[in-house]
Amino acid sequence: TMRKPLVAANWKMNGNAALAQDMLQTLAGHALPELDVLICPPATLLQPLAHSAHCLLGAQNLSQFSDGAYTGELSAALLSEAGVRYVLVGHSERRTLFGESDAVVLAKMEQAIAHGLIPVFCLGENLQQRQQEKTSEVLAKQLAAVYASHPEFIGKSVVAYEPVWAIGTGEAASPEQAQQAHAFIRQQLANYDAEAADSVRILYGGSVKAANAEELFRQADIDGGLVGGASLNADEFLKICQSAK
Ligand code: G2H
Repeated sequence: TMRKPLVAANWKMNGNAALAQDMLQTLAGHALPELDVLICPPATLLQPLAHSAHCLLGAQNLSQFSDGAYTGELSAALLSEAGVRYVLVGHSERRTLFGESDAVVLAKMEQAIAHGLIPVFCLGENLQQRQQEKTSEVLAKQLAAVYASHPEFIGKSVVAYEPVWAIGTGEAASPEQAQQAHAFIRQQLANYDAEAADSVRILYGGSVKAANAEELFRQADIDGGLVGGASLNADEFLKICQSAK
């Protein structure tokens, strides 16, 4: 299957209007016709990045509720109206720092898809789980929490494998470790829907940078990256995009 590579920037709570401008200018100066480029800025920077011909727009979070008295929350409908097409769901920082359970993650997936947003479903094991050789078990459980009840979501999602021990540490998974996890994820998804599993894009996230992107992206089941720290510099992010197969 030909899966079009996707390289996504997750700025987290970083960046500013100047970075948004810089990123737009840098991307405008370099045609990248063979991949999708996605920028997920903080919500206050969605507006200046909306409707660009050079990148897709994603939010970093959305509410698990559809509308109502939920002070401070942003619904899928509001995001969609603002030009957002993708949304990160289940990032490990949301799971660990903000207590998002599998049930909340599922509700957010449902909200996103009901409103036509493409969720980037993030999953990954932490260091202790890897050391105890529980990686497969953890990944299977995180996948099952969403896709067992909604196999039809596979074809409407992007998946991002982000080993927690590699996030923001500068220490990425090796290409072999990442490929092994990606192949396992695709295999698990195939139990729910073989055809959708073959076409779903699975991104690697966790200390991706220009220096390691190419060999990660070369792996058979790695269809691009979710880039945090290294996406805060437009030139570095461009180099990472240019490394996508
Ligand atoms: C993982 C990744 C982007 P970083 O969280 O989501 O961040 O590239 O800084 O490890």
